[in-house]
Order: sequence, then C-alpha cells, then structure tokens
Amino acid sequence: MPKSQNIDPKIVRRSEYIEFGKIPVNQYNKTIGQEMKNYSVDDFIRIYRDMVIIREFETMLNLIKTTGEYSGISYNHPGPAHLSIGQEASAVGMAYNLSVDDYIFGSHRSHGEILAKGLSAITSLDGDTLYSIMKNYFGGNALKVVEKGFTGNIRELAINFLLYGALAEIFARENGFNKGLGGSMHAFFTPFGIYPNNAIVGGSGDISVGAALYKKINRKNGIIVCNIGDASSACGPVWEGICFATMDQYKTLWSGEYRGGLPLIFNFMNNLYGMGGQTAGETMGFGILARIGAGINPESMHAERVDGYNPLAVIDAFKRKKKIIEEKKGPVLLDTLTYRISGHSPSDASSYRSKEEIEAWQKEDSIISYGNRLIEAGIAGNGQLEEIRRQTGELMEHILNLAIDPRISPLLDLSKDPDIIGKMMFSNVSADKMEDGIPDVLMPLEENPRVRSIKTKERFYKDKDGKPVSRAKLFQLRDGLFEAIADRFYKDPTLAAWGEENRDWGGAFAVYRGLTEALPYHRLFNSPISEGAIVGTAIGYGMCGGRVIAEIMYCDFLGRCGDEVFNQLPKWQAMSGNLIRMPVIVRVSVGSKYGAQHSQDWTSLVAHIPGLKVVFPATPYDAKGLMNSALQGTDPVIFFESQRIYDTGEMFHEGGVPEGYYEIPFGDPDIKRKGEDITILTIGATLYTVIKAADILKEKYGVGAEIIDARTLVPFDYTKVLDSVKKTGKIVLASDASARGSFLKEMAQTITELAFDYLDAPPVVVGSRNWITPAYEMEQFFFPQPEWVIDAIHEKIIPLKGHRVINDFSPEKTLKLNREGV
Ligand SMILES: Cc1ncc(C[n+]2csc(CCOP(=O)(O)OP(=O)(O)O)c2C)c(N)n1
Ligand SMILES: [Mg+2]
Repeated sequence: MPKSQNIDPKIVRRSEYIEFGKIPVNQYNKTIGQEMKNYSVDDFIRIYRDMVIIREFETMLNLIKTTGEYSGISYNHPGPAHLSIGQEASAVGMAYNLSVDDYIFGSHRSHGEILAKGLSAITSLDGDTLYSIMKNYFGGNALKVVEKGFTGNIRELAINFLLYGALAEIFARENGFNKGLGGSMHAFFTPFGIYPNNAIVGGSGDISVGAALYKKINRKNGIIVCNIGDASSACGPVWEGICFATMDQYKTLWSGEYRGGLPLIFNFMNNLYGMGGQTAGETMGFGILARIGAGINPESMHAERVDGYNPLAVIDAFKRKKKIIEEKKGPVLLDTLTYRISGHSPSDASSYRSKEEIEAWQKEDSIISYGNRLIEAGIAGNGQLEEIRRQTGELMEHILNLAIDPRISPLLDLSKDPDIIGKMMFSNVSADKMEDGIPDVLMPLEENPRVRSIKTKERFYKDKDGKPVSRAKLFQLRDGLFEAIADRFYKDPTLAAWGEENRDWGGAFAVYRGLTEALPYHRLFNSPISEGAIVGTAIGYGMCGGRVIAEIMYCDFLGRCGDEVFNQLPKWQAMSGNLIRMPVIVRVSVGSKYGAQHSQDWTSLVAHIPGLKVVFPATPYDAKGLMNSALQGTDPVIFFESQRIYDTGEMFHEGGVPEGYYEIPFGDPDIKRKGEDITILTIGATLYTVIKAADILKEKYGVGAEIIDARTLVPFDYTKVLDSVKKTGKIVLASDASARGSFLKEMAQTITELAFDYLDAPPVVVGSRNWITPAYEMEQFFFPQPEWVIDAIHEKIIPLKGHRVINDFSPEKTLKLNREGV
C-alpha cells in the first residue's frame, strides 16, 4: 500500500458508529406549470414525440414477432427482441440532457435507450455535423437508403437514419449500425455516443467503468451512463464495477486535475423484474434498489430512486446528478423505477405476474399520462398529440419496408466473400500510440532506477568468456517485459495499466518494478481484487480509444474474469462491424509451486475463443519483442508469462536481447535448435524441459531433435513446423497444460491433416496430467519431464535402443486413462 497513507491503529481501533445519510425515494413532485421555466413548448412536445417513437418502434417489433405482421407488412424475424414497452419515459428522461460526448452503455433491453439517445443527439447537433456523421458512417450506405426521395429537413432525415440503422441492425442487415453483426442485443452507434449494449446481464457493469476511466485519464469531455437492469445488481461484473468505480484513490491519491470521482452514473432501469423473478420481494434483499449505494461509500454513491414513469422526474435527476459529476464527486447510482408492460421477450406468457398488476401499470402508462398533463397544462392539444402518433406510425411503416427489402437492405454476402466476418475479427493495425500528445511521466526514462540497474546487466546468459552470468547480473525475462512496457508508456499518452499490486509492490512478479517511480497514479494503479472488473474496465477503456495493460496475477484467476475474457474482449471488434479497436493486453502469469489453484496453464481455454490473440514467450528476447508487438497492435492479446522463467536469461538469440526497440511478429514460431531426426514443438516454459530431453536424445540415442518454440498460439503460421516435419517425419508436442483438450491436440490434428504423407507416426502430445496440480514436491509427477518426452518417442514413434520407460504411454494406458476420465 502507499507509504504516504499510514494506517494508524489509534484511529482505526477507536469506537464509533457508522451513520448512513438519507437516500431520496421519488422525491420529485413538480407540476408542468412549475417546470415551464425549464422547458420550451417544443421541448415538452419533443419529449412526448420521442416516447411515442420508441413505443411505436417496439410495438412494431412486437407485432412482427408475435403475428408476423405490422400494418399489413409481413416479416419473419427469427432473432431476439427484448422490448421495453412501458419503459419509454425512463429512456427519454435519461438521454434528454446528454450530449454526444456522453456515452451510454446498455443491456439486452436497450432499443429504447438507443433511440432516446439518438433522438437527443439529433436535436442537439447542428445540421452539418449530423449530415457528415451519416455520410461518413460505413460509406454512407444507410444514409443513401433513407435519403432516396426524402423531402423533409435534416433532422427528420436523421430520425429516418436512426430508425433505419437500428432496425436494419436488429434484422441483421449489412446497412445496420454494426453491419448486422451486433443485432438486437448488441446494437450501438458511437457517433451519437451510443456504446455497446450487452446480451450478458450486467456485462456493461464494469465495461462502462473503463469508459469513465478513459474519459478521466485522457481528460475527455462527457460522462458515462451505465444502463443496466435491476436484476443485474446481483451480477459479479456490476458489483466489481461499482467497487472499481468508487475506489478512494481517485479522491485521495490521484493528483492535480486527475483527482476526483469518476464521471459515471450507474443507472438501474428498475422494471422490478429479471425475466420472471421479482427483485424486490423475491430474488434480492434490498427492498429499494437505491439502498445498494449505502454500503459502498460514505456518500452512498449519491443514490436516489427516481420515478421513471415520469420523464420530467428523470430529466431532473440526471441534471442534478450530472452536476455532482462535474464537481468530481461521482460516481452516482440511480434507481430509475419503471415497469415493463411487454413480456421479457415476445414469447413470454407472463406466468410470473398477475393481469391486475399489468393493468394497474397500464393505467398509469407514462406516455398517456404525460400527454394528458401536457393537454391539461395547455401545452398541446389532443389533436396535435394524435398527429404525432399518426405520423410516427407512417414513419415506422416506411422504415420497416426499407429494412426488410432484400434489394435495399441485403445481408452481408457471405456466399460472395465467405471470409468477410473472419476479416473483421481483428483490426490488425500497427499504431505507435492511440492518440497524439505528451505522455504524462514523472521522470526521464534514462533516470529511472530500474532502467539504470538494467544498464549494468548482461543481456546474454553467458559472458564473453562463455561463463554463466550470475542471476544478479543477468538481464532476465521480466526485464525484457519491463523494457517493452516502459518504452510504450513514454510513447503512447493513452497507455494505462492496472491490476492487483501493480503499483508500489511492482507487480506480483516484479515486472513493473521501477514503474511506480516513473508514472503518476492515473497511468499505473492498484485495482481492487476484482479480476472481472480488471479486464472489464480495460475493455471499456480500449473501446473508447485508449491502450491498456490489465494484469491477472495468476492464470487460475482467469475463471474470475471468464465473461470478460470469453464474451466481451474478443467480440466487440467484429460486433461493431470492425469499427471499434480493442488495444487491450491482458497479462496472465502461469504459476507453479502453489498447488491446484495457482499452477494451471489455461492457454488452451483462451486459444479456443475466436477473437483473441494468444501469446506465450519463453525467452527474454521473445518476451520483449512480442510485448512490443502486442503494444503496437490494436487487438486484444492474452499475454501469458510463466513464473518458472521470469528470472531466465537469454540463451538463444545471438548477441542477447537488443537494447533498442524491435518487434517479433505474432504467429511466427521460432526454431530454437536445429535437428534432423525429430521435431519437438513446445508452448511456453516447457521449452526448457524439451531442451534437456533433446540433450539426452542426442547423447544417449544419437537422435537430433529440432526444437520449435510456438511463441504464439493465435495466430499461428504452420509453415516452419510443416517444413520441419517434412524433414524429420516425426513430431512431439509438449506444454505444461493438462493434455486433454489442450491446444497441443489442436496443433497435432492440424499437423496430421497438413503433413499426413510425410509422417512416420501420428504426432505425439506430451502434456500435464489430467489432475489437480499437486504440491511442488510432487510436481515432477504432474508436469512433463524430459524423460516423459523420451518415453513418448520410444513408445509411440521410434523404439530407442536400450531405453527403459518411466512413464507409460502405451495404448492400453491411454485407453484406461480415458475410460477413467483422468
Ligand atoms: C449472465 C446472464 N445470465 C442470464 C441471462 C438470461 N437473461 C436475460 S435477461 C434476464 C433478466 C435480466 O433482468 P434485468 O437485469 O432486471 O433486466 P431486464 O430484463 O429486466 O431489463 C436474464 C436472466 C443472461 N442473458 N445473461
Ligand atoms: Mg429488470
């Protein structure tokens, strides 16, 4: 912990009570008359119109889903449509005062929020800006559709564009906001400040915190609104996101203009239900959701329940809360009370609620009651409101006709270009920095104590006389990582890093030692023990335009950020139609010596997930070069490091690790030792085990092994491996991952397919046991040993003269182990 903040036992041990301040519940009670000074007649009417547009849009979708028809137009939409009929006032109120610099994130039920935010942007932007946004979005394809024959003004055109872009997206059309790759639950449109909506309940809970960090760290205008459901308040990412967003350090340790709370509103769209579970009364214990704020920080997150059935109450709340955020006193929690009259989805039979309940809320319908209040206050006549509804109906018919016509709105043509989605999985951009500017640092890099100490180190494992260099004088793998990371901190002003014990401690494995002296808090900070939010916030930071390194202390903790690593990080580039970049590096350290929950190699799990680049260097030269490439790219990289070899020196690269900058391209395996008789392909630190095996093979059996270090799992160019196999006719694959289902098996299968004619025997996999990782004292029975490699070669490829087997690789044993599942 920071030495600047002493923890005084006299203070923390003293006796006292915690006092909770009052949390307002539905305190807004102004009449339209009292609000006259805050709104023009047009403003009042616009609020009504926006709610009607959302209602009609969703009514149309509901009818399409349930009857296959809207106003005589037939269509079959097989995909999802989670509607928010009843919740319009909360969406319009939320978006009313937001600018395009204010970003909203959402959930599976966010059509209304998208439209509300879009309509708000259309009102606030000038005509030229609006037109250029529409014209520049994917070559203006959506604009061309709505512009054809259009005679209205620019704002009306933009409304057509908004509705068409959203609907085409829901119907998976190429003209959709995300080329049809996002769809109903993920649609977004960043030029209007509409950021990803998330089909994983609570998924936005930590991503939006990262977006707020982006705003804060890069001094950008605007706030973030995280729109999530009431039931998501039980989700890990939401809880972790709240903890991450309310850390004391923003107000205590971050300095100068960076000091102060995050610009963020957690806005719970509280419709009182999950799918069918009632949050208040059944599945949660808070009674009133806003109570959550009370436990989080002394200001109770400025929590408040607001009546989301009254758009003016929500607008009023957002205005007040925005002020709190501008005073750097955020983040804020809003419990925006609303009700979903529609089912969870159109197939929902509403078996979990009574007809009377739905009818009671219908009686208080926000659109009808707001309309009546406008009429009573003399702001609008009945006819005028009816005309708005009629025009909206016509508009919806028009948009629906455009969105379902395959000639106007085709799907992505995968038969013409079957690789089209594949091309969108990665951005493959090379960028020194994500933004111009002077990086904020505390000292010149040359003066950094770690840099100075590294200067005195030997960059190759043997000195000029061929003698091994002592560990204290050796340039180690961790130094290679440090050099790449430090260099980028001085190049890219947006680069920030966080994780557990990253600051002061210097990272659990001393990779960051020296960075605390070099960087202010806002570029390197300690996070809560929230692996989900460590990665989730990095995702939000990356998608807004920053580069970031998140650190997961142990590979085994990947399970804690499973959703972020499997569902979020890999998906958003392609789900945006490849508009969004994701320069996020997740450093993951693979352990040993610490038993079952701290020593697992889970490279295979992440390599299985499309959309991630996966790297595992085993030498200082490779670690530095691959980290440089990771930091130069704009794609998500899971960067594995092994705790076995952080202090290893460079043994392979002639001349040792270069002092200057260099990159090692992803996907290019490296031949670490030449050989003629057998190929051994390794992943990670197992390289050193295999080197020992190769020495024995040579000395005892006269077999020359060619050792290839994969370096990267995804992408991977098989050329060198296939060339080697064509020469040797034999291959063993080895890594520390448990063998069953490992990436080695994937590689073995691919090699079999591509080099079958050249192989004398099937590729042989030598991985770890399918057990728990036992204590250090028993590890040699779990992780591959040099002798295992030799046993496997002897039993499965070529008998080695005079060899006595230690480890049984016979077919009988293989069958038995599989039968037993171990
Ligand atoms: C992690 C996860 N669990 C479960 C689901 C299935 N699911 C979709 S919506 C939903 C209810 C969410 O309730 P809430 O957060 O209140 O949002 P609402 O649907 O009411 O808008 C559930 C359980 C999911 N999509 N993601
Ligand atoms: Mg809900």
